[in-house]
Amino acid sequence: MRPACRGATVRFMESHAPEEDDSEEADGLRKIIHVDMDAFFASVEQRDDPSLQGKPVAVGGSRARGVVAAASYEARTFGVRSAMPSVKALRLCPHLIFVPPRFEAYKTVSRQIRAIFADYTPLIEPLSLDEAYLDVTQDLKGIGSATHIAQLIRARIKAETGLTASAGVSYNKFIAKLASDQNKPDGLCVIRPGEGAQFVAGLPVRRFHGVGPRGAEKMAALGIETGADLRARDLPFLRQHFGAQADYLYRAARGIDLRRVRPNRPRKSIGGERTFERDISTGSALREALARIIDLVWHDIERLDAKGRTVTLKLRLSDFTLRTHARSLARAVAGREEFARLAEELLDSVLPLPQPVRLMGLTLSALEKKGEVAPVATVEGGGQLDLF
Ligand code: TTP
Ligand code: MG
Ligand code: MG
Repeated sequence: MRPACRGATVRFMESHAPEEDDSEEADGLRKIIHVDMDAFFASVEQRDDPSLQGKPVAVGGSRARGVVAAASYEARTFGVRSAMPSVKALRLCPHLIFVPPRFEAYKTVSRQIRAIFADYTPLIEPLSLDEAYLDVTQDLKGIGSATHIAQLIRARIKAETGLTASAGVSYNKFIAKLASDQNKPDGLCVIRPGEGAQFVAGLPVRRFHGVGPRGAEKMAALGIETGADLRARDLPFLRQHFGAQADYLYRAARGIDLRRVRPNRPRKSIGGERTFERDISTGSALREALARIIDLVWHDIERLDAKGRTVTLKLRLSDFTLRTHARSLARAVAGREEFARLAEELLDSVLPLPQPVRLMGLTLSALEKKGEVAPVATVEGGGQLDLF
């Protein structure tokens, strides 16, 4: 990034940042790279099974309540997208090939790319298995240019994993993440200080990190479609409609983001859940389902070598009401047996239920140890995928 742009942008920041949080950057100017793998799960499947290459592939379950986790770029030309019900995806692309997920393979790649990042900076904040923010304001190799580092990282990812990644390079996390999406797949986009506000103005707000599909809908109802529309609203208006998110949005619309890259974000919980093919109501069927979820979650607890004190059972009933029941110990849960017993006791304590159960989830929280990274998806009934 060109230091010549720095002064101008600092003045810009000072005149517009409404209040400064001590825990954030003083001026929000860093050298940030956001790296994100292209069509991640689907690309791994295509790499490992050459018969899938060049074909429309969806990772996920094809059954009634299945959801597409990842769509290959070939599938995307038909309109197939992540989080789309599989039934709809098949309607759009009748010859779509469904592949069940192989999380171990994705985790292996995730470890490989993080090892590459670690050669350039210790300041790595993974957002999911396939993406991370890197602060390279001071890189370990003394390269100096964030753009050059991003190119080196993309080339090494290609050489060492056989997969492509896209990168965004900018002066803060918000813009870097938007930029990594800009020239996908296998793309690089650099937004320099001073260019951020204009870049953001032209983008649809649904692409902003933190504005989910529901947030975008809410904004659309208020006449806010683009960054420019958002920028036209004042802070009191944003506070009225978006509460705690208002300050972040106000700054984002101006290309400002004061958040630091936070390495080793501590994991708060480990959990998993299942949506059943058909709602279930009998105690025995629920206990059986719980046993499978205990297996699933305990597997992750062991993998992450985590210890925690609180077990939470979550049930979504057929009318979509949500019930959560938790039990906390004074010390960490001792092992698999105790974890299973606490979960079973929680279930027994709520039986009989007024309605059949649509979804069941189990979580261990109040963790002692720092884990790796929040998983991007959980396994549903029959190996399908659900979103957090
Ligand atoms: P993304 O990086 O959001 O998507 P992607 O890598 O498939 O495609 P892109 O080229 O646009 O980055 O997510 C990474 C992986 O996370 C994705 O391959 C599958 C998983 N995932 C889900 O399981 N559910 C979801 O809703 C999304 C968005 C992703
Ligand atoms: Mg990706
Ligand atoms: Mg991603």
